[in-house]
Amino acid sequence: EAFKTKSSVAPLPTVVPNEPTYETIGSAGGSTLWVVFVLMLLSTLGFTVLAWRVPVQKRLFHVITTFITLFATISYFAMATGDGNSFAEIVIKSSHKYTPDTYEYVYRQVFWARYVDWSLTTPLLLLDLAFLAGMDGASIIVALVADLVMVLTGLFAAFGSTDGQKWGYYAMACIAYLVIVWQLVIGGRRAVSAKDNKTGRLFAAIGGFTLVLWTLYPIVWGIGDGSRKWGVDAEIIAYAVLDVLAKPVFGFWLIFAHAANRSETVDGWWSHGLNNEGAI
Ligand code: RET
Repeated sequence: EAFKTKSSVAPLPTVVPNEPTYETIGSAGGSTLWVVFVLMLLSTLGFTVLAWRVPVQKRLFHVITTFITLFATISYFAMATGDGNSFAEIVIKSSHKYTPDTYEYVYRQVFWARYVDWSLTTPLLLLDLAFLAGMDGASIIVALVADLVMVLTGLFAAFGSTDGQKWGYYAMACIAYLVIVWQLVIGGRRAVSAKDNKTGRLFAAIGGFTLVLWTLYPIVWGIGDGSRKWGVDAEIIAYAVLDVLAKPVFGFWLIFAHAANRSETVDGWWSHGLNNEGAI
């Protein structure tokens, strides 16, 4: 009798794995991606029409800016149709004194299409600003390479599985971002000071707008993919607002303001020492 009350089976060790958690896109995120796809497509058409209305020699900003929104259109199409994403596996380890360590697994949907987009469009955005200021070749190359380092280490950060990996890559991306800021603020301003006042004022305004917007991306990343305080949809919406400001709004502003300046001054970008035929 006494035998029966006792369990004849040894207790199982309590290392039953936790259920993994999934963080994925919802309907608000899905609709947002479609809305931005349409806005980017319309902007691309708009920039193309604007480009046709000016002679080829004056189309530099139009061409660069059209490509920027074209890449964004493709990237948003990919994301809206469920392509261009994958799940980052995040392993959260808890150490215990007397029982084995436990691991929690989180799978978060990361849209890598963004990083493909950024690796092509952010260098083009920097070229817009560099040509407006008339920056020298070496400064332009440093800014563009730093930009690629920023985007690619940002991609690695997004797929990091431990905090060390994620924030390690994030730190590298932030240093690369500071290099870009340095080139624009110090190099860009130095270069534009050789040009007319109107171009100087436009560069200060549109460059300042760019710096504020670009600085918000690592903040959104930190609240979203980084610390996962925001879900996937909140992150999609925040990036959507920033992307519309950083690409179409930036582009229309640059093209219209530059055209207005050009009609009043004889000095285009890179025209020091060139005749006005060489000015763009
Ligand atoms: C990441 C995360 C790692 C740290 C830093 C970042 C910066 C990203 C930036 C993106 C800009 C994107 C733009 C898109 C245009 O539509 C990669 C988010 C510093 C500055 C302007």
